[in-house]
Amino acid sequence: MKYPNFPKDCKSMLCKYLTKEVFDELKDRKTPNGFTLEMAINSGVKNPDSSIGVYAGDKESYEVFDLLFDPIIQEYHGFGKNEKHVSDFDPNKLDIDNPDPKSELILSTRIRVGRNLDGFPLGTIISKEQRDEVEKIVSGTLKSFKGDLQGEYFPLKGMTSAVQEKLIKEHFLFKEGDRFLEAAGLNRDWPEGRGIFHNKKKTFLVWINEEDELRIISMQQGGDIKEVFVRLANAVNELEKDMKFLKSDHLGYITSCPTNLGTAMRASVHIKLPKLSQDKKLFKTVTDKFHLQIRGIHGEHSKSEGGIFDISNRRRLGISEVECVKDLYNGVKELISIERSL
Ligand code: ADP
Ligand code: DAR
Repeated sequence: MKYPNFPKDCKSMLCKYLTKEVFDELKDRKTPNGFTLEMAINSGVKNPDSSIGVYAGDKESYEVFDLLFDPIIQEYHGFGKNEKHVSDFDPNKLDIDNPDPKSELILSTRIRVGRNLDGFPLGTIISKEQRDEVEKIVSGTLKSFKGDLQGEYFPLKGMTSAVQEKLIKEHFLFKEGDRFLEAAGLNRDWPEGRGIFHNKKKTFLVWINEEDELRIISMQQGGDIKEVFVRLANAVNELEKDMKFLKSDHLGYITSCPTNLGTAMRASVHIKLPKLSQDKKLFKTVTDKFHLQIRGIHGEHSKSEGGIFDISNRRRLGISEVECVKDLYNGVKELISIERSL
């Protein structure tokens, strides 16, 4: 493998931290599952416009390729190589009200966590047989859920494109053909082994074998962030009765992308900010101050429409689940107050 020829304007963390020295040190290393540096960086090499550009193949990747992952984790999360992640998913610790009780600005709230099964490699190098086994284990447990979490599993294979497009348009289902995931090997054998579980009201959903083996999602209209969090905490607890998730003392829950490590939580609102968003500098100053990320209304790599933005916590590692949601809550309160003052 030759040192990649990055374009001059490449701004990804891969370009920044894969120096020739790091490359020479790591290029012949392999994890016990056979994951190589070439596999880890292929997405960022094929997509030089990546923000990060690197994915892991298993828990061991974060140790074997530490010379590359550690500075990326430090820069993205502000989390050092000797720190220990501590989770706290207890809803009783979340003392927040609804920041927009009349739903004047907040259209909807969604909180998701990524999880991968202990005993399996990550989606980047999982075999078709292993991925099908993950689908069987997870969908089997979900089908036994009762009450508010009771629902049905819909494999992607055999789903009509009309149903698929409707679910994506209504923000319930993952998009297809993401070029970053493609180059990371996460779309292999598509659509085999992929699918979505959801309850009747589509307030509890689980994506199986997209970027992570599970994306556990709680979502609803309006801004009752606490209610969304309680449902998610209950669902994760129920799932953990039947399966063990990949995690480490240092990095918390292990995910394919280093940006999702730790809590693997993204808590977001779809919020109307037509006035504030006109002042791009102020908008960015406020979201940076509260460690928030701005996405378009169809998620990552999408555009905002009609002055509606997907605002979510940026930090996921080195802070607890309760603190992730507090980041969102505190930031949204400030955004609403400024929007109303303009
Ligand atoms: P992820 O959140 O899983 O990292 P994306 O950013 O691609 O992935 O978002 C996945 C889907 O969830 C997209 O359709 C997006 O519009 C939808 N979504 C995210 N936040 C919200 C929200 N607060 N309300 C409704 N839909 C949302
Ligand atoms: N698109 C890749 C990953 C960035 C973080 N988003 C994830 N993991 N969905 C990039 O490097 O830009």
